Amino acid sequence: MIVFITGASAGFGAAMARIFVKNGHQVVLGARRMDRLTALAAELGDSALPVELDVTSKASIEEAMALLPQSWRQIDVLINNAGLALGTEPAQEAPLENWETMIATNCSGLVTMTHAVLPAMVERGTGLIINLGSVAGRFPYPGGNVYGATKAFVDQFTLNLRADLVGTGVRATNLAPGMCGGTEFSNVRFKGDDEKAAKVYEGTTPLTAEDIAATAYWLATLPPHINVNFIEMMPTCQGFAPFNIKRQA
Ligand code: NDP
Ligand code: 8X3
Repeated sequence: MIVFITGASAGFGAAMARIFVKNGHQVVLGARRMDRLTALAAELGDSALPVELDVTSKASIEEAMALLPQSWRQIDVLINNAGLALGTEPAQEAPLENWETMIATNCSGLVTMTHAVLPAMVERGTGLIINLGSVAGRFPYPGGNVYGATKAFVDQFTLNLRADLVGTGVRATNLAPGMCGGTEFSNVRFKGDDEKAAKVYEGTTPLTAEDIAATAYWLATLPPHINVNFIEMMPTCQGFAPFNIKRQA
């Protein structure tokens, strides 16, 4: 299989690249930080192709696709993994730029990548798109405002893809994890405040990037007649909060 992974320079994406290559597949590594991708490609050998990619830029996506060597063009699996959360301020205090960046990356980027890859999959009658959603797309939490909304978009977009793709042989899955440690997610969310980022996982056994990568690999190796629409994962230590009711004094 040829697997195109966006956001392969860190976290889930890098772990996914490792498991697919370990099992004999080829991976296109897409992200903005080429130094990271080059280092990962050096580790993985000829089965990995680093490609500079900013999913918020249509031109960057077009260029990345155009530069793919002929033998790397038949993409069997697209993993729309590039994404981020920025901040946990309440909506009324959140910087608009944070919201714009999350929408540009998690929604527009994912949609533009899909638009670039999907027609060829349909033409060949085979393919799989794995979109990285989140528990935040289903469960609201304070400060999750636009991040959660972008992941709800991922959920509904994936289901609507399924509606259009029935009968084409192309599959689509929303892989929606809960709290996962050992990635840069919280360091990015808190803009480099690593101490604050580490506190998120204190006293927990969170999911790991390898757990998510193993799930993506399982999805990609299921028999072609099975489509998992939605798969949600949480660490055992994570659960649900009760409704928050503000009572009068
Ligand atoms: P990381 O921050 O570790 O990795 C994010 C990756 O996305 C990096 O490789 C980064 O690469 C890439 N990326 C960010 N912006 C862009 C862009 N504009 N263009 C291309 N690549 C980009 O996060 P995780 O691995 O933890 O998260 C991966 C996905 O999983 C995200 O969509 C996230 O929302 C989702 N998720 C994460 C959870 C968690 O708890 N960690 C739980 C549920 C979902 P670079 O900066 O080099 O471009
Ligand atoms: C990441 C999970 O709970 O931090 O998507 O929003 S959470």
